[in-house]
Amino acid sequence: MSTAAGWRKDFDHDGPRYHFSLRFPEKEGQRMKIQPRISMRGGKSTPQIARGRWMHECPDYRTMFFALVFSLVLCPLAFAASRPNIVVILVDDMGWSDLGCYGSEIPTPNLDALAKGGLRFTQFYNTGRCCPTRAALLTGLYPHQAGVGHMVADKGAPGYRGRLNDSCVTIAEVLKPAGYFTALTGKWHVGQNFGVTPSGRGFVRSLNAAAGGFYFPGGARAELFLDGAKIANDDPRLPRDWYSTDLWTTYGLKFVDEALAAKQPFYLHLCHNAPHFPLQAPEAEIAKFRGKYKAGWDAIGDARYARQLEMGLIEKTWRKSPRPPTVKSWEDQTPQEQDRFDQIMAVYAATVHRMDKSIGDLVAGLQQRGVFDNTLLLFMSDNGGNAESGPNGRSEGDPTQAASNWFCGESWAFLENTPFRKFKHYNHEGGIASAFIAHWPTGITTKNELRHQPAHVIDVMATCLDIGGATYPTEFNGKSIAPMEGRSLVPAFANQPLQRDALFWEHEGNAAIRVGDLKLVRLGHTGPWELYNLKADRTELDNLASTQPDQTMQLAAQWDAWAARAQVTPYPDEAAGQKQTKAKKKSGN
Ligand SMILES: [Ca+2]
Repeated sequence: MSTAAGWRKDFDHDGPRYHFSLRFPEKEGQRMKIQPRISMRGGKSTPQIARGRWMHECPDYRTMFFALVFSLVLCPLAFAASRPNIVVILVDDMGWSDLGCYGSEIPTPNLDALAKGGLRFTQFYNTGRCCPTRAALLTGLYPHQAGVGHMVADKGAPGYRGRLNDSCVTIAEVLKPAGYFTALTGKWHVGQNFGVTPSGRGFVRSLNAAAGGFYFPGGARAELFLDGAKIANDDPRLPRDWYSTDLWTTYGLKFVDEALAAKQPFYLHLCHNAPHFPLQAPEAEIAKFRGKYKAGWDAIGDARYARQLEMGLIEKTWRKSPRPPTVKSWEDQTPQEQDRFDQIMAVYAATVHRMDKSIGDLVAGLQQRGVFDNTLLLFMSDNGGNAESGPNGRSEGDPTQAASNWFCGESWAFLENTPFRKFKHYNHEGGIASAFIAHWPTGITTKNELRHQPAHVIDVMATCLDIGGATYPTEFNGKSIAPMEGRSLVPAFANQPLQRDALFWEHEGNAAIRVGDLKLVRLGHTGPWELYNLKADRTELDNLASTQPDQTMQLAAQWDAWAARAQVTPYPDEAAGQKQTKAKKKSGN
């Protein structure tokens, strides 16, 4: 037996504990096991020797032991005193290829700089839709387990109640008791219509929109809530003539100042409305892009695909998914149609570019406050590019004004999701693949690297617990809490594999399971299962279901078991049917 020493972290009801154990070789009957213990509570540390035992007098080892203990004790003490701040940035309806560092022609210098100073994940997933992704990101559970399998209407079935339920906790609810200052700005969309607010779910401070979908004051959906209470668009506490993308950053930094004044590490959950419809941007931003999209979706998509290959984001064997039959070739558009489409994409690009500028403002603000280096910043999108409004998109009114209604539409969404198939709502890669940037100079020392580990928004909770030294509870407010589904991404930061059996998806009957490189996916409740080997074919063009029927059946059975376990089933209609049957039996009809 050789000498071994190491730290182990576990949790009790009061928070994390650190254990150090040191074992020496058994020699001539000499054996020693020492377990000094570090207890960390709310950022404060108290070292103590929990248990130490000399089996025999052993002076040679004693010097070595104290030297080791003191050096190792200092390590977690330093960690405890400087727990990282965490900023999660979620954008809305942005396609996988829309950032410069993921192949786009849209200039996103600030996010590109974060990628250069940190990591880009190439196989990060959301759930394919706004509300479910937000629920999964906040709770570390699959969305149906948190009650948000669809949107914010109560459809009756347990997985579809339209708001966060009592069987989940939010990241804020677990980081707050661990000593974090918790704040949220931007889109919430997990049940404010039922009274489920950020303030009610662990956020000490919040300026939020119930459901997003606006950029300028006076928009139809421009409702703002400060710490849960509705405030007017022209409330004196807000900047004049705000643009929502900037507002979330301005208030985010204001909350950061409050955290610093309170001498607490902070968790900031910042959810942009951008680039969700109705697309709106200041005139000067749109002007930067007008005329730049006249090359059309085919040529620009090819250029994105070539850059993705060059960056190593995709493999040569992954053919670019073909233009959907509903989308015309660019050459088949009249010059007038091309001009209108150019303007639509200019507005979309402007919203993305301005969102990037706002992230630059946030980074500069954190740097000015001296907290940027020890802040873990995670960036992601809630679903893929959005084909709603069909191939023609929508261009109603003046996109520099609140009363307008512009959608990028399917034709440009096809470009946004390059090189993948399908869109928001779907569980094919175009619906669920997201850019993911992790930046943390103090904690992630490798720069400008890619990570190919499959990861998911459910992993953010586990990651925050891991680096924030917080505990995931089994009970909260007297209610039993579902076990966390995600995995900490900290091993992946160090390019180690993430241990898990499978990832699962369901939304509106669209469904998928990924095990290793195999993915089973279907369109709608009745769609036949399609099987793909993502290592060879991540663009899902070679369906293996008919040639590998056993594998298909096995994965389908695994998905069925998950669906029953994770409240995907019963579906709302089934639940309503069961209720009616019970009622009929009760009334004897
Ligand atoms: Ca969305």
